[in-house]
Amino acid sequence: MCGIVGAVAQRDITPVLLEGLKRLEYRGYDSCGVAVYAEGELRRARSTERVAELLSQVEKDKVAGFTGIAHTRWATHGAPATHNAHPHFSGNAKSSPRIALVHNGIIENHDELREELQAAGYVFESQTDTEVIAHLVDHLYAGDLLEAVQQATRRLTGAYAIAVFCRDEPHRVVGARHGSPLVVGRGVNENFLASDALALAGTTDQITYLEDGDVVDLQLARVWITDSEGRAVDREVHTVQVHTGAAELGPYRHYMQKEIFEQPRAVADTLQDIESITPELFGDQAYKVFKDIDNVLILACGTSYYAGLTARYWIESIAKIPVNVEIASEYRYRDSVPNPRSLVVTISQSGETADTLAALKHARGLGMEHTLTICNVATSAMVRECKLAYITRAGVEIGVASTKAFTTQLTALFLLALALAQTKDKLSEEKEAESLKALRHLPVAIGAVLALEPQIMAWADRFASKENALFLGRGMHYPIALEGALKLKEISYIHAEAYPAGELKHGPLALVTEAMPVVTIAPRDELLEKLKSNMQEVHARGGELYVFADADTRIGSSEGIHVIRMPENYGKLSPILHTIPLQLLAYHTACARGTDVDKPRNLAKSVTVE
Ligand code: HGA
Repeated sequence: MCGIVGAVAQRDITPVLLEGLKRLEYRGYDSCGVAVYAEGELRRARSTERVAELLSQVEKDKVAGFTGIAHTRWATHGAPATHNAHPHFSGNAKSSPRIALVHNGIIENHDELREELQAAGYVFESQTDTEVIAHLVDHLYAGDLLEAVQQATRRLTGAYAIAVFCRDEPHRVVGARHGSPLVVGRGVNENFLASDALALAGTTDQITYLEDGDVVDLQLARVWITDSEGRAVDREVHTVQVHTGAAELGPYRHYMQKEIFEQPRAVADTLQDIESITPELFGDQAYKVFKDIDNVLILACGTSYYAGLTARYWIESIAKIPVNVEIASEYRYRDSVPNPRSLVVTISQSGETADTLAALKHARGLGMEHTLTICNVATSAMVRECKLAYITRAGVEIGVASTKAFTTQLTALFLLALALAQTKDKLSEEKEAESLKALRHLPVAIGAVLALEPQIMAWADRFASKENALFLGRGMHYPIALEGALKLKEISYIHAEAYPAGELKHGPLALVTEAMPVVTIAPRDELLEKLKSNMQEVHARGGELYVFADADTRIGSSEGIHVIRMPENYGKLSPILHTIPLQLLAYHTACARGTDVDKPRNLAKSVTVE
């Protein structure tokens, strides 16, 4: 999603700004831009192409200067077009522009502000909500940018991280945040702003995380932060080693394929040679917290939500603790009955997912203080906001469609089920040893499933001509069917729906014809015979079944039933193994359809807007 980089320095800062944008590129965006101060004026370049294209434009137009801001935009208000790309300018129409501004987030009262500013004579060049902030700052500007931004932010409703600079105060960039992340990076006689410390890797590792309501005044040798009340505040400076992980593709065609194949390593790293199950894996205070809770509330979005749904089966069956799983964007706005003895678990790859962060704050506002996050970024807002954390070690995930982040989340959630069970005296030593053995073998087991790729590619060729697909699963494999359908939708644009197989006859069976492929997850578990009956219901109506069956299920291929055998039955951890072929099926189907696998249309990587 949107990314911000800003700088005040005494050298040409454009390369640092564009390098920062490159580092944020993988999050997905549809346009980008940069503005700098040079020779008494503001200069800007914007593009609806990639950052590399912006770079050539910058070189051609000689956009260079020692103060500047840059942005990657994922459009929310106004089409992804050059005139809507940030930075936005403002100023008196008769003179050269005075204010340049970039923004992440959504301004909810933009219509009302637009009318007011139009009445004051401002002419709008874009359809964005962002442009109102630029004009508002200009309107309020009376010689002090910090003051103008402080006043402007008081008028804004919604979420924002902004970076602004002014032609008349060229050694100053002012930033502000409310609901969207923004960090300050400190250098020697130069300072930086970014929406993520990752953007500043290689430039500075001295990072300050701004808090909601903060406004920061960045000058060459000074960083001055005020809080939402306008009081000067000290915010800690952290030394942050951001893993920039050489994003080499190696022998793979796409990052998604590379990341699918990295899963044995990612899961092994996430397990970090764990010797025994202890609550402390989740933080120093975990034992006390786990002792005190009597239920679990999981809050997440998208793929992470499906990880949460799978975890419900594990936690309820292993630890015998009731679990509720909620879509974060719904939970934050509904009237719910809070229980102060809930363990609130948020799941997010980036740790910056706007809806999940807001849901977490909402839960805390309702008096639920026992919070835990499962997250892939140790420096993220989610980790800072939660009492407890488990950091998955998936490494940087570039493909927009999540793969290794999901399976490492599942690994961490299985550990959570075990740790909760242990705290509640529900985990025998024998069960603990057995579970640890299965976890340690998991990377090898995933490797064996990855070897099925050639067979899955043959199926993908047949899927490529379809426009619809159904995915069936039962029990703890139902969320995996949901994830499989989501993966196919995201990257191949084939419409896919997932159902618990027993639900078929209550409606979706009406969709089944010879044209409808039905992907079925068939582990050898206590629901297998029921599932086989559901498969017969599809077969009898001419539907074509594509079954991922455990080796010992006795499901064989026949007319209309295609079977790929999974190498081994993996008991409670089976959902992790059954995820892999569904990822490969979506990936190869998308390749066969020629879509942009790593950057699917309309989607972004870390969803930092509501
Ligand atoms: N609302 C702004 C910024 C969108 C954004 O933050 N996306 O991640 C716009 O549409 O330009």
